[in-house]
Amino acid sequence: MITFRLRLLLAVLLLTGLQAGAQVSTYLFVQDSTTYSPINGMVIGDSLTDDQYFVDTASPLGGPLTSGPGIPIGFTFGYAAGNCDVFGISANGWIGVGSGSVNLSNTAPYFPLSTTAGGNIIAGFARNLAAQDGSRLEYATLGTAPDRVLVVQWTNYRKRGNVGDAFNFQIRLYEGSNNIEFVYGPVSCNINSSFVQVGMIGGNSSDFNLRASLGGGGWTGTVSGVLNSATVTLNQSELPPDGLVFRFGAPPPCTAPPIAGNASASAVSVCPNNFVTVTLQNFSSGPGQSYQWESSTDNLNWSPIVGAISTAWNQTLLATTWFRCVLTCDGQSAASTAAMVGLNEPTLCYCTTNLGGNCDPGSYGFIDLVKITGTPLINDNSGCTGTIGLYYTDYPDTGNYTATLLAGSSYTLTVRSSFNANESVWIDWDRNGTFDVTEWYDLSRSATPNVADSVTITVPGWIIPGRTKMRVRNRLASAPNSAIDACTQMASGETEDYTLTLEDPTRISSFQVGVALELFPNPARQQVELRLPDTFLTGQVEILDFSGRIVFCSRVEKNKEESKLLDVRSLSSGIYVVRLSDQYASRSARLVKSGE
Ligand SMILES: [Ca+2]
Ligand SMILES: [Ca+2]
Ligand SMILES: [Ca+2]
Repeated sequence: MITFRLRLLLAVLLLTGLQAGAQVSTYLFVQDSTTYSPINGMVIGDSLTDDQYFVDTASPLGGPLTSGPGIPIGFTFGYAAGNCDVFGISANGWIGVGSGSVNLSNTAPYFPLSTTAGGNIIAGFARNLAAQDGSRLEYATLGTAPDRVLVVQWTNYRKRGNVGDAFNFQIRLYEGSNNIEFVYGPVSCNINSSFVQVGMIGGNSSDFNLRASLGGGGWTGTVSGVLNSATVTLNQSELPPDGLVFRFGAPPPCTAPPIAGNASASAVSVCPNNFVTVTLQNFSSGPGQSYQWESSTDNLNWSPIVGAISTAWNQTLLATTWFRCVLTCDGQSAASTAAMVGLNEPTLCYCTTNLGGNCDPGSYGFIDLVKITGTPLINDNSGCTGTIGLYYTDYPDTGNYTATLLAGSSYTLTVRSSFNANESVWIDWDRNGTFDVTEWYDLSRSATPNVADSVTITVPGWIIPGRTKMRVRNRLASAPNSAIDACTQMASGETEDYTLTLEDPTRISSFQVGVALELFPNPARQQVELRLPDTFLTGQVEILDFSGRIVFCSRVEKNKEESKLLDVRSLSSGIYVVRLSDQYASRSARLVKSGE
């Protein structure tokens, strides 16, 4: 299955020609010197050439059109645009490359790297240039495969409108290495100081690599430009020396098979409403390499994540999930080691700070009764239990503070306030760790003090069994609650949270959720044996600490083992919950980890 998918991926990559495509910002700059060797190439333009574009061999004098079929490079040249086979020339000292056609449209034709449009531009000496008597603009593809080079050469050009300039330079594109060189011949300049752009942009104006003048540093002391508007100063004291080479080296392509490294997660576990970020580490890279994140809920069966094709990814979770990244280079793939991210109990995930309120006797008032008829939950005459400045109480999941509710059943929920209050209740039916607007009950907008208000609640039939929370809030009637106020900081009243257990009676009857797990020994020091129940087939075992956070998770298959040995040496002493889940039910047992 995986092999088929990777073959498919490879086929797609080949069809879409993504073999090249490195960001030009990753190109390495090297300064060198050589003996300037003018070429005799295909001459285009004439002594009147000024702002012309050359995008079609059928128009050797060029013109204003910025796009066309282009001029053949003569070999495949890998660039940010991918595998390029044609180029076009702007008489103003720059070229553009493309595949099948070229488009030199540009919002800044004289300083083309500053463009806010277009891309794939290579500028050797860009400004408003013009030809003069004795000027030549020509190109040639030299050498033999696989070591050919395209040379585009300007001879005796000048700043437009100036007399006394003689600019000689070449832009060279190399087959195989995909390197780019700017080679400068004899350059002389009249008294007018100016600026040129030297460098390149990739697929868009944010991917650039260009040179910048330091004050007075001249052409042999340029630095990498921080902005795509950077320029190199050109005047009589700052000229490129004859034979100066600026080389921009494309990074070497990826190597097959790639080294996939490891996936690293930003958290061991997250709440249902929080994003987790997974990042690839310790991996080999290079142009031509592709990335595909995959996820799994059992660390065994993997599915690609749509759109997760860079070296990092983030998302929310519906269950404990493993993440890995499959790297592909030249048809060979490798998967990183996986990172597991647990899903926290939703009961750990609610907003519990900055809720405000004020229920001090003598000031506003409090929630004095919460009851769900037909269940043990009745919290009567509770008064104001919150401390001053923190009018929030999270009641324990025991005795009369909790209830088990059945999917599809209806219950009467009753709340009584000690003052003229708004009364709101939220129940996190979908157990996503958030009191959503659809989970709001509006009990009263103006409760009579010490008179109870009731509402009928119906447990949705689709609930996923497990623990969840109910939030009860009141505040002054003059400050109304609405569905969005589950976490609002209030100036009056009280907030009370209760843990509820949601159960699906159709599942309970057939799968015996009540059956406890058997753990031996318990307390345990080094390892504990978990007996797998008869009704269990395939699922996962988790160990949760006292706060409910998952500290261990592993896949379990009944057909491979009758019992599961859990290594608990790394756990600190204390009380834990071991939870065994499959697609139908979750069973748990208390585990005591004893000290050495
Ligand atoms: Ca011009
Ligand atoms: Ca109360
Ligand atoms: Ca919810």
